Amino acid sequence: MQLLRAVLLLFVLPIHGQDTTSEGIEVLPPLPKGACTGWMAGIPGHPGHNGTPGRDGRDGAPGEKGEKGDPGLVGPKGDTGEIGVTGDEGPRGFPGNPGRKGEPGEGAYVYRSAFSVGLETRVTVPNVPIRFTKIFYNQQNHYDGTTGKFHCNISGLYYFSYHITVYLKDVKVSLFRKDKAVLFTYDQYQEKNVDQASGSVLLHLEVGDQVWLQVYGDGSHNGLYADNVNDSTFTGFLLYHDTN
Ligand SMILES: *[C@@H]1O[C@H](CO)[C@@H](O)[C@H](O)[C@H]1NC(C)=O
Ligand SMILES: *[C@@H]1O[C@H](CO)[C@@H](O)[C@H](O)[C@H]1NC(C)=O
Ligand SMILES: [Ca+2]
Repeated sequence: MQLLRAVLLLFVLPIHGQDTTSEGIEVLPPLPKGACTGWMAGIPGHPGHNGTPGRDGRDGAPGEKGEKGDPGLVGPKGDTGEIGVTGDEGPRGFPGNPGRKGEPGEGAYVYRSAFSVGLETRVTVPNVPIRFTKIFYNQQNHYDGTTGKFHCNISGLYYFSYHITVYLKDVKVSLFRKDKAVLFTYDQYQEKNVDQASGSVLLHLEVGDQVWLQVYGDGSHNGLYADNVNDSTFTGFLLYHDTN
């Protein structure tokens, strides 16, 4: 109620035009109090003109710090970096699956060549191939029992050996290849003894080469001997065939 009364008073005061000192409002000289007594009040004057606006007030104190803004947009993709250093070798992997079975090779029989033969009787004829007619092995028939010669049918490296029983006479025996003696063995016979003479050799042969044993010299050293219980043998076989 007091606030309302104060507002009403504010309106009433300018209407009477008394005690107003604001700029722009005409100040009327105060009437003598005693002169108004008993007189009718006059018509209220018009309200004065509005005053000019006042100056701007001072700036207010800075406000509180605002809230943090939203994150900005994602920037463009950067450049590709340099290649890094090669890392350490990893651990050994598990063994792989077994490979497929290989194709069948060439028939091995093609490269088989072997013989082993022996004497059946004493040798009496010198300077001709010694005929070994006791056949232990001659599957491929590369040894010819009618001539006493081995015929090379597969080129390659061959092994030859002979073990001769010597009886009654010395032995001088040679291994021939292509009409030429390449190995010589000499054994002197001891009276009332049975001796042995032997030899072995590796020879490279071409297809068509022939190999045999033969008594060399004047023919008096032909003490090669054999009976049921004393053998003289001649053996040969292909060790490696030529691959080209
Ligand atoms: C030698 O080999 C050929 C084929 O290469 C064959 O025809 C011939 O019978 C062989 N000779 C012997 C004695 O095996
Ligand atoms: C052959 O050897 C046997 C012993 O095994 C011997 O009894 C025989 O007399 C030998 N032959 C010759 C001609 O010496
Ligand atoms: Ca001897």
